[in-house]
Amino acid sequence: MTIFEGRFSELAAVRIGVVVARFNDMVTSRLLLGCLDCLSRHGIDTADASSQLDVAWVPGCFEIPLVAQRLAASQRYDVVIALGAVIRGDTPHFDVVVAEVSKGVAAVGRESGVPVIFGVLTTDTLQQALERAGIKSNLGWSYGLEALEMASLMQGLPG
Ligand code: INI
Repeated sequence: MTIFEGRFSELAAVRIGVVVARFNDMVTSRLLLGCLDCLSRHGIDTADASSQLDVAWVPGCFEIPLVAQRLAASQRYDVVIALGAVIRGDTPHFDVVVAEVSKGVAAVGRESGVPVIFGVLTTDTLQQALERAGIKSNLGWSYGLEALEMASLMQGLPG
């Protein structure tokens, strides 16, 4: 029997692309900070001149799948992390954006073979989003960890 699982070491060769939405920037910029903190503390070079990590900003979550697809297709990255925040308002717009970004991100991962981490908060209020972006915990950190696990796992899987 072989057990396949991701590791959190020997990550020197891992290349990571991050797509982050500017909409609700107060939340998403904190998710990005948490994510970068996790990655750098696991040995990923997150400096501006790094060739191990790139960050692409998009206007909102609706645009995430397109840019994630471009990054995944570039064959430059072992994993892509999508960061965003969709906060419920008084209109059905929330549901449209959530449906597009969630289905879009899943499709990019399946079709490209490059794992795409779904780091998109979907909350009823700004307070709930901020609580998950640093006021209580920072889920950006978890998304970074999941990216490392998936990059490592995919490298170890057959095929
Ligand atoms: N984009 C978000 O990332 N979060 C939201 O909560 C949001 N809401 O609620 O409207 C949002 N809308 C913008 C959308 O993602 C696109 O950028 C825009 O429609 C242009 O295509």
